[in-house]
Amino acid sequence: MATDTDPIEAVFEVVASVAPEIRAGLPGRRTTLDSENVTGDTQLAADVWADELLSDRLSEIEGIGEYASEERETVADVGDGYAVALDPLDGSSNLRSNNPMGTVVGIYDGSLPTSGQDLVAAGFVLYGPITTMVIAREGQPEGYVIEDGTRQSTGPVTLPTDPTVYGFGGRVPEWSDAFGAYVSEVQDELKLRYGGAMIADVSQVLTYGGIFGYPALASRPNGKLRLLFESAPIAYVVEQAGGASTDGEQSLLDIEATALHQRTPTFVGNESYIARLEEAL
Ligand code: AHM
Ligand code: MG
Repeated sequence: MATDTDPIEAVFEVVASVAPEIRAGLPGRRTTLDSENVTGDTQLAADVWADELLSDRLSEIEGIGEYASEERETVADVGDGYAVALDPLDGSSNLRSNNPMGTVVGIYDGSLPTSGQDLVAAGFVLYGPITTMVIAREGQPEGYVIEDGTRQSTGPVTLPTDPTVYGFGGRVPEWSDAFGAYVSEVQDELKLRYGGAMIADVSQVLTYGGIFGYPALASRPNGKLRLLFESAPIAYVVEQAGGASTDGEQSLLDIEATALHQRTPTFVGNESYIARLEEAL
């Protein structure tokens, strides 16, 4: 796409314009493929298709240098400029039960893998009963409703100061004792909301306040979520909305990535809950 707008804006424009196509293409793509992605997840036809669609459109943008996604092993060199890292269909296992899913986008000023400090913008699309989008770039994030491929602003997104919801992934016996003790306190204070798609659960936290996380598990010491495609972009959005993030010790934005597909324990939400968690762990 030849563009006279800036590349960052162009990326969000493309993601918004492709969202209705992605939604429309889902019904026929609920089948599992025989392949696994590079981090060992079963791929659906929808995962591969959404990745190809987004990669084709985003690679055409002038000022984009790298395209990387959860669904492909290596970084594609597509020109000069920013690196775009995507989870094309976050929570795609929800397609079978027809629960929400999302698309996560991080735009890095630097070559991948790199730290979240290089993020210059991040955002997500949520395919719920309606299609919404949140974009964070230099300051407070903004929310949108997507209709016919165009974005209508719904105003600034600020984390409520009176937290209401929590959701944590993994099986309880696989949690550390310290994390389990923290959750026993949290569950007396907040309502459980966990839907198996990070974007949908984070959208609840952004709307009602609280904490979302996927912790270290006995069988997965680094948790499930991938730093560059999921954790750092979502941390960027939540931190800019007035919240905080952690891997248990430090902001998710401060982790130096050494591998493209590395995973990290991931927590985002109100600062008070993140601070208590860091103390507990
Ligand atoms: P995916 O990107 O392959 O869909 O996996 C990531 C998803 C997150 O959206 C969600 O928070 C997590 O996996 C749910 O995992 P679980 O099924 O273990 O609860
Ligand atoms: Mg995914």
